[in-house]
Amino acid sequence: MDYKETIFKGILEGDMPAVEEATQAALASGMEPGEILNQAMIPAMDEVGRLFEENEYYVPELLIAARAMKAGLGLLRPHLVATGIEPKGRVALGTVKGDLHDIGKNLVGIMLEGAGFEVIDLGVDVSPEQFVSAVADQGADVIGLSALLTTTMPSMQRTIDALKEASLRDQVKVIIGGAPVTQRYADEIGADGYSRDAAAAARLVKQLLNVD
Ligand code: B1M
Repeated sequence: MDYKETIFKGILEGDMPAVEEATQAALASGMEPGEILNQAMIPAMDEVGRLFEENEYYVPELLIAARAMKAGLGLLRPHLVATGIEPKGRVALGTVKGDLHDIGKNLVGIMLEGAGFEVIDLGVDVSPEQFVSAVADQGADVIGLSALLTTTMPSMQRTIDALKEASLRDQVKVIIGGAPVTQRYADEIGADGYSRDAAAAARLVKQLLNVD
């Protein structure tokens, strides 16, 4: 049985039980979790996006595909995350105000936990004030902002402005990411870093906090 093909097809069809079953079987066969993620799950979501752009899929199809992807990701999670390590730093992660996409953000959280950071997941639709309070009240060393919509990217700028207004900008590193976000945009709004994927986000945080 081609597990990757089954997972790819299962996400496309929003078939959650098929995705769970094939993910479990793939892991049991010794397949690397990174291979399942990068060669089946992420390409499937890209294909879902393409079908949506071409008006072959609509929002309900996006939702059930995302639900199937999340179920598979949940099974990969324990394999991607190392446990029992002293946290190297505290990262508060959220999808910005107005934006409900959380699969990429969750993946960034998994990679950061796997790299030994404590992750405070603020969820989706997170306001600049909530990010500010994660620094002021929860002592985040880094905040990570995710945006999947061009229309919600300006909330990244507003969050940086809110940190400045609260006189907290110097105490925290700000990283940003998400499909429409670029290094150029990060430079423009004065973020400390940008990364194009979850693994790179973990490397970036290590670099910014100067830890191995
Ligand atoms: Co939406 N959606 N969606 N959607 N959706 C996109 C993003 C879109 C590109 C589809 C398209 O038109 N091709 C388009 C945005 C267009 C634009 O603005 N440029 C779009 C749209 C238009 C919409 C709605 C407006 C549709 C509507 O209602 N008419 C609506 C908006 C709702 C809202 O947020 N207010 C909407 C809704 C939804 C669903 C709720 C149905 C669902 C989300 C479910 C969920 O997340 N729980 C959904 C989905 C599933 C998608 C697509 C198909 C897949 C997104 C995804 O999960 N990708 C997406 C098309 C696409 O991206 N191909 C699309 C997989 C994920 C692993 O990748 O999130 O890019 P990604 O994360 C990557 C990197 O970007 C990076 O690392 C991750 C992987 O390593 N990364 C970071 C992400 N965050 C990071 C943060 C970092 C660092 C790296 O540091 C902090």
